[in-house]
Amino acid sequence: MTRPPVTTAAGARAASGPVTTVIENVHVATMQPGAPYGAVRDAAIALAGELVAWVGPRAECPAAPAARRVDARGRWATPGLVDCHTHLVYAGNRAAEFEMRLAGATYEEIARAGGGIVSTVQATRAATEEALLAQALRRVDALRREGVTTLEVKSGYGLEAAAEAKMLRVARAIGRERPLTVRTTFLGAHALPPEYAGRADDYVEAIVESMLPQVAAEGLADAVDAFCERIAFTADQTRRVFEAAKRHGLPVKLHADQLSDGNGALLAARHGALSADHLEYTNAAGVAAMAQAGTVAVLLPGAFYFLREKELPPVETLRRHGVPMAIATDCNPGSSPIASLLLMLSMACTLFRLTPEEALAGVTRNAALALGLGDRGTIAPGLVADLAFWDIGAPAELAYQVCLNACVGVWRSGQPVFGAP
Ligand code: DI6
Ligand code: FE
Repeated sequence: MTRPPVTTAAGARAASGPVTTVIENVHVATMQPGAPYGAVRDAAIALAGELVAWVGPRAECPAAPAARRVDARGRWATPGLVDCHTHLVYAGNRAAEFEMRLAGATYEEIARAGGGIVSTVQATRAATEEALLAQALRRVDALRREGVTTLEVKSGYGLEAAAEAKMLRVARAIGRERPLTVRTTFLGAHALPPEYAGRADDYVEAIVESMLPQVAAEGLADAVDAFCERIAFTADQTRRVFEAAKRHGLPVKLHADQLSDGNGALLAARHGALSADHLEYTNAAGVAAMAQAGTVAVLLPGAFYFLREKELPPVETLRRHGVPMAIATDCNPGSSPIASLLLMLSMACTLFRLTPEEALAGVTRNAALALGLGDRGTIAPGLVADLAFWDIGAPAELAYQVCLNACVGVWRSGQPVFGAP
């Protein structure tokens, strides 16, 4: 039995008011650094309203005679899971492109021939907000059933002001329709829209001078992202987008070095990015710069798997430099049509050689960091009481078993959302 460390998490708030609920007969993977999984067996979690007030061995739980008591019947609790990189608002699908790739065409060839992202752009521009929301909610609900309580959603299939704003409004609507926290990211620099063919700099100008300012003025985005890649935007174009984001007070993140080494991680770190994502081709200098800047590495094994990539992200170098590693679905129609974060745990271990503990930290503590959310990601006093309950015997089972969703209940902000512990 291990006690959680007594450190206070960075985003902790002082719990105001008395303990309202005590969850007992529970094993807790707090995911606080220190002991493996920050685990406490035979634990109790005391909640004060929407916050965790106390977590530790049940025998030491402070008396709270007025509190509601919940028997978790020996289940495990983890922080609510965080999917920190998705493109799950889109219309249509790319199953035909999947068939082309299986017959030999590459993702880059399809993109250069006008397929790929641009084909999803056409479908997404044509879709109504209602239709986009209905399709997105199916993906969201699949993630929620696996314990996801915080979700990032990117734009990037509109590539013009109105359609980008439409996507971001739909992303915001998800957070009203369902009990989970949604963080939105403006990804206008995802691909070159057909009407700007051969004029990438002009499109970047439009992003910087009109699209991004509009999105910022309407409060539609919490962060700004770009796809820095030879089939997308150059380092210099990415820098212009980042500088504009900064002018509007928005943090940045980057699709970096996914298909080739474009020094993307270095660029992201130099701009103090929250995260650099993908990173298959990232070099050692990029990793060192990320460590210095505190930029989180978001690894996306679903895209690696689905595109049948061969180049592995530099996991050992990231480890050596102490760069926090997050894991996400990258849920999107072209490179990761996958709405399972638990499957990503398995793939992070089998394909990228993370440990099950690193993988779980990747969808909790480090995923929250990648979104700049200091108020969640571990179970600790003063943090939001987003909890997932699991019918497992040990936390490693979450990464070990596939298509056997062990999530039996979810609480959000101190309230049950579905199931029971
Ligand atoms: N990298 C990806 O893997 C996704 N976007 C990106 O920048 C793919 C998006 C798509 O193919 O629709
Ligand atoms: Fe992505």
